[in-house]
Amino acid sequence: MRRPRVLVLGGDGFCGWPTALHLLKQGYDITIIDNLSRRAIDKELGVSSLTPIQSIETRLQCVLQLTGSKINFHLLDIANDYDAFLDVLKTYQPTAIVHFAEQRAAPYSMKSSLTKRYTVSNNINTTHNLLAAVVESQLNCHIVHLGTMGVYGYGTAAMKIPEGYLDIEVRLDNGECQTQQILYPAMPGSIYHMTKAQDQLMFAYYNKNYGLRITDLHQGIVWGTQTVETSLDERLINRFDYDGDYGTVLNRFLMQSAMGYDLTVHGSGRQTRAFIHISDTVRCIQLAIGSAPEIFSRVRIMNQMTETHRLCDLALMIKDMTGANINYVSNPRNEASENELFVENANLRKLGLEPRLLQQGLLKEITDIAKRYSHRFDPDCIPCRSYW
Ligand code: NAD
Ligand code: USQ
Repeated sequence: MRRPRVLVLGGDGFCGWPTALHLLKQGYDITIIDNLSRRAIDKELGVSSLTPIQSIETRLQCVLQLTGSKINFHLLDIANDYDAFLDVLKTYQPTAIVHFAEQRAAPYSMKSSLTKRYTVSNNINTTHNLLAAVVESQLNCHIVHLGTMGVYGYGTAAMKIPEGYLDIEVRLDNGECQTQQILYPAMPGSIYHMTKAQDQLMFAYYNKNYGLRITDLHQGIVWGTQTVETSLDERLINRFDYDGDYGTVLNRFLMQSAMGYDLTVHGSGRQTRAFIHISDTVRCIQLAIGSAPEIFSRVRIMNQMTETHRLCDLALMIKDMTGANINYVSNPRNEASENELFVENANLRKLGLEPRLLQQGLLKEITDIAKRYSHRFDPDCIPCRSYW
């Protein structure tokens, strides 16, 4: 019997690569599509992953050598090469498509008109080409998209952020009140986050009009670097971004502490954010794929995060662990200087997610990796140079 086929869009990236390896191990047949734009942006910015990531060819060869299974790969720009993409869909006939293929850094998206326009055109067209191609190919496949917690905004309301939909009470013309559910109002904080908010509308429309089966995972900030599968061989190592555009906050703090650099807390540090370890990311995607209903009466939205923290508390935790200094730098971003954040994540918990939390020795694992590759560290990459 043929194994269930999963097409991983953006499968060379930070979340996509470990997901492809994890799903392969779980018995799925895997094909990756990626245009390697993320590697090109590294060159454009003059930065590189702290970990020595190998070429996609070496990665795939290593997988074949270690597991005897082949991961197929197509070098293809989904935003701009619709026909070739449609061709892959028709030939491969995936049972599920995991969509990671977007420009994902808020600071990069805010650098200039060029990067704003690139982010909008890349992200919106990739998502829309995917939806149009699934309709045109008449595939009954399940689309799993990596969305972001950032679509909700980071308000101060003392209310748990629900999983995508909000109950509201409307007053009808006859004076009666009626309860309705709407998509949670989007409140993006960057052009990048805005494209994710637009994605939601496209998903809602294609689900309503064509019955497409879509799960949108509203993910928090991913931290960590390695998973069980990427640790098997150094040629499979995952990327580790620490630069001012692509490095996310907790990985940056851990990297900075390992290099004796002051922790760069933006503003008051009283911003609260949602986090998830990369091992839980890949597990959540497996859970989402394995639990797709036959019929989606609406887009299934799940909050993919395991814990929330104030940035200054994270910095203090790392200071206690490593003795690092904390530098409260002026905030390069236009964001609330302080917020509360309570998030519902019952859906993935019900499906079996058992979170790997910050305290479990994983912080040390990251600082160890940072130290191991310290010869690749470039302090010039640390400052954030995107202001908005
Ligand atoms: P990444 O940049 O490392 O990976 C994205 C991959 O998609 C890259 O390999 C890139 O080359 C590819 N890609 C981009 N545009 C493409 C196109 N037009 N055609 C083909 N390939 C294309 O990013 P990541 O950290 O792995 O994030 C993956 C997804 O998860 C993104 O959509 C992001 O918004 C979401 N997400 C990431 C985080 C995080 O902390 N990293 C948190 C929440 C959500
Ligand atoms: N920050 C610092 N110091 C730093 C870097 C960042 O204090 O050195 C602060 C930022 O000002 C912000 C917070 O940390 O308040 C998070 O910044 P980030 O760069 O770690 O994360 P963000 O820009 O939100 O984007 C990341 C991913 C994105 C994903 C998002 C999930 O790059 O793809 O969608 O996390 S979420 O934040 O939940 O929306």
